[in-house]
Parts: sequence; C-alpha cells; structure tokens
Amino acid sequence: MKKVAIVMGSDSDLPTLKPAIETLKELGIPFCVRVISAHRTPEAAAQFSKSAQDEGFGVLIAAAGKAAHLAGALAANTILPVIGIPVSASKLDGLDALFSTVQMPAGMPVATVAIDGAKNAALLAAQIIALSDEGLSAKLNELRKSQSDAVMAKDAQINKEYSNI
Ligand code: RP5
Repeated sequence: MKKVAIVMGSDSDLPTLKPAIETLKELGIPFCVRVISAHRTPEAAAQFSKSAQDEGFGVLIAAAGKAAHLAGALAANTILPVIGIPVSASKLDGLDALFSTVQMPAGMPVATVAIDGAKNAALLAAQIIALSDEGLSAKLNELRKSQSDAVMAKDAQINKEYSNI
C-alpha cells in the first residue's frame, strides 16, 4: 500500500494533527509524521517532496498556520496529490492560513480541507489510496455505514425523548 506523509510547519501544529494520525492508524495506512517548514527549512521541504513519489508515498498532507505556504511549496515539487490543512495558529484564527493554502494559482492544485480539518484530510488521503486498494475501500465503506448507524441511533433516541407527537 502507498504511504501517506503528514507534514507540519511547526511542532506547535501537532495537537491539531492528532485526529489525522489516529484516523490513519485506525485504517491501517502506513504514514510518517514530519516537521518541515516552507520558510524555516525550505530546502528540506523541496527535497522531501521531490523524493516522495520514489519513496513510496501516495499522498502528502501538509498542515501549517499563519502565512501557510507549506502545502503549495510541497505541491510545487511533486505531482502527488497534496492535501492542505490550514491551522488556526494566529490572531486571525486560521483565515490567514485558509487563504494562503486554498488560493493556489492554476496549474498547482492543493486540495484544501477546513481550518483544523485534520480528520477529513486523513479520510481524503485514505480515499485516494483506496482507489488502488480494495481492502481499504471496504474499510472506508464500513466506516461510512457505522457513521450513518450512529446518527440514526441518536435520531431514534432524541425523537423518543423529546417529541410529543
Ligand atoms: C507556521 O507558523 C506553522 O505551521 C505554525 O502553524 C505557525 C507558528 O509556528 P511556531 O512559531 O509556533 O513555530 O509556519
């Protein structure tokens, strides 16, 4: 199975990324977790994304806050799909990172999830990997079903407790 990389601009982003780490673990996807900064270690960022495909990665997840250029900087050096997570690390509450991540120029796509949307980033990465992995595809379908079952159970419970018709 292809690997996923979770790359963050600073170790201060790590708490935001815990749901992505947990989700990939639950799904049995091999992944690495790295701190690489577009601004503070630009050469490492370029080197990482240039070699990622040869190293067996299938998707890169890039999380950064403030002037968040990490996802774009990684995308600049690979044709692997890059998923950007804008992190709410500043007084602008992540809007700065959202705009920096999502507003890529034509020709250099970054699939941007919600501010602090680490879980969806991991699920989207899993869905991409699942295109060529039937076992993972089955796991994702099961996950969707258990999610629906949980909502229906809550509906039944709340309906029973509060409705008066
Ligand atoms: C970004 O700046 C990082 O991704 C982080 O979200 C933010 C703040 O970094 P630190 O100053 O906490 O290292 O590059």
